[in-house]
Amino acid sequence: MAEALNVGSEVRDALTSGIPVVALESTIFSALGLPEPANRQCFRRVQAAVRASGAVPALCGVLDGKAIVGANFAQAERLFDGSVKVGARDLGPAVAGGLAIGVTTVSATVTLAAAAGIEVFATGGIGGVHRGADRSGDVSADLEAMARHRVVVVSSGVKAFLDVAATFERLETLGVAVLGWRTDRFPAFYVRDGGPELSSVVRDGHQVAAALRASKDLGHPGGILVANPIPPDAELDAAAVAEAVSDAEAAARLDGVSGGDITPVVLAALAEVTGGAVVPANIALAESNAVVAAEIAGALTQYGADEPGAAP
Ligand code: PSU
Ligand code: MN
Repeated sequence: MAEALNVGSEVRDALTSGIPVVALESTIFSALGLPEPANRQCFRRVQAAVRASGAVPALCGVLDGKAIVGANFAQAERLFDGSVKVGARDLGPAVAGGLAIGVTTVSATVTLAAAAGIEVFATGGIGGVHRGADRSGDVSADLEAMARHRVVVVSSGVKAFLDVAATFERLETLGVAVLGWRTDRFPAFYVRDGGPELSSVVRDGHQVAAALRASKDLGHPGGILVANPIPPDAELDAAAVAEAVSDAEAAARLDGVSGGDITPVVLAALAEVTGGAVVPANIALAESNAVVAAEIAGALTQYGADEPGAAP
């Protein structure tokens, strides 16, 4: 892995000296995730939030055939212009084939975070079970990746146009714990409420850190999804979101898109049909998730460097 993986110096130093680190994916900060220039704006807000909370951001992606964890300024700028989406299964071929610029999804970023020894990752919304997946089989690789790697993923639920209930069921099947951040409802991305009821509620970073450590002590391989609702002042109207999603999906279908291209196309259509209203909401939730992730990463460092059974 050493040759394929390039960990930035600031992140490497932070990891060795016990400073909290938060991994970030690059897909949401590219034009595949948010329209220009909101994508760069979103990154600036997210990374500032991580730093203000005392943690080091580790932006992940693929550049010139290397998997990057902790992109520097120039590397980050290149990633934001990327248009090749890299999931977990694409990492090996992208590195071996010398891919110039690849933006990593949640599945690839969780994989890279685990490889680099980073335990916390902040994003907007994870992928999941698409509506009509019983026919199309379209289930995001994000779910499997979270089952395979013991990483805490902080998100505001799943993307608005997925089958939320089916995604929630799949997370249970896969053994991914779902903890509500000060909520007992699985959040619905642009809307705080509306998802299935959660059996576990956490109030601070220490509770999440304790759960991750206990999970490790018991030999459970899977990760933890921390579900953090969008901030109240940024929340959108549920009915308006539902309507916009069906309009966006109709538009996306007309273009005959399928597979991994669906997500970026629907996201772009969603931004268009709402006159851009989803964009500030998306930025606000990503920023809030960054703050929560930094708090969890901070709590984890107080448990000692990943020692089984170590007390805070
Ligand atoms: N949710 C968003 N914006 C995004 C994504 C999710 O609101 O850009 C991206 C993430 O990178 C996620 C990916 O991992 O979409 C999932 O894509 P797919 O459904 O093709 O697995
Ligand atoms: Mn998909």
